[in-house]
Amino acid sequence: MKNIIKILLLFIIILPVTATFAQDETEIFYDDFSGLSLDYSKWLTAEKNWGGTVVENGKSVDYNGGVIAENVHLQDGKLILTGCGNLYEGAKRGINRNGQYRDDGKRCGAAIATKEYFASGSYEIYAKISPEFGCCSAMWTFEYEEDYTGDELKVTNHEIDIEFPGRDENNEPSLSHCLCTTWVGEGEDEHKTGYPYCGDQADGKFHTYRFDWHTGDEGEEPRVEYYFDNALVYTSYEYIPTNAGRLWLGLWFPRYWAGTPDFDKTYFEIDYVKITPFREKGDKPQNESYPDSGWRKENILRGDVNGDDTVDLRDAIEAEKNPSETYNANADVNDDEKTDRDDTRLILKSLLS
Ligand SMILES: [Ca+2]
Ligand SMILES: [Ca+2]
Ligand SMILES: [Ca+2]
Repeated sequence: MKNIIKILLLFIIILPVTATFAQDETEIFYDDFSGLSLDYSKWLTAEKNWGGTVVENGKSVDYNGGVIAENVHLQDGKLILTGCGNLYEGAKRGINRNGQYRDDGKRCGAAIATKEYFASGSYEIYAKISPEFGCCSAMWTFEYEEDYTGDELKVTNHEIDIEFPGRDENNEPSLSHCLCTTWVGEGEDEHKTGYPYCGDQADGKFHTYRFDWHTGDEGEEPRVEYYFDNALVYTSYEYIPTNAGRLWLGLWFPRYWAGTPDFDKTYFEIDYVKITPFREKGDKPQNESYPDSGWRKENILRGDVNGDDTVDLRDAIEAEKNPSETYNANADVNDDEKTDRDDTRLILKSLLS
């Protein structure tokens, strides 16, 4: 009898602690990218173009091919963002700023963003950046507003960036340096970039990239602390965003500052993403002007070889029976631009797990 009372007492002591813990757990955003396709309840896939224009044959054209959903796939528990460089001759087509598809897939990358908005918090990404120059492996929060009520357009751009390559002491692109930028607007005096040295990040290994975003609270000065492999590399105290934003992960092609992308394909791989909100007093809600534009409408379902909106054994059989060199994003589970036994294997592996 005494033992039962002891056990009951123990429950009474433990229970409130467990309950609190469980509540906190539900606030944490986590994705380890298992399965064949992105979890579209959590993520949006970007289809848009940014990065400026160049003059080609006397005409102003978009420098890069934007970001497209075909360059997003999952494999072996990783999110893989593909970047097609200057030497790419495959079947994919990039996208222009006006939404039209281009004649080729050169300088075309990939980006996804959380559906949900988050403010202060710890943002942790376990990833392997692209080892190439000419493209940018990026992790960033983003919130964008346009206000036309005054005489001039006022742009609010609350953003925190981790971008590779950074710049070394000679102002050259470097994959041992990072660009750590905080933004509150688009003007010259509305953002600040740090260029910390962080060791060779193109060593072919996964690294932990984390920033702790403090919007301000009692005893918490507004700041963003950047930690790579758990070591503090940089702290920003200026232009600290307050508005909740979406977390983006992307591989894209900057016009001048990242080098020249003289390669066929390269990859930015992400093993998991974890966001732990701090819920500080400085947090403000998002008020985005265009929250619904620039996203892929019909999501790609990797492994749906026969196109019936589900992935099952029939898809594996179809891939096995009808290998094809013709590009079909749904059938091309491993994103090598053909359908064959490798895709069959991945579908079967996914069905078995
Ligand atoms: Ca994973
Ligand atoms: Ca199917
Ligand atoms: Ca394939």
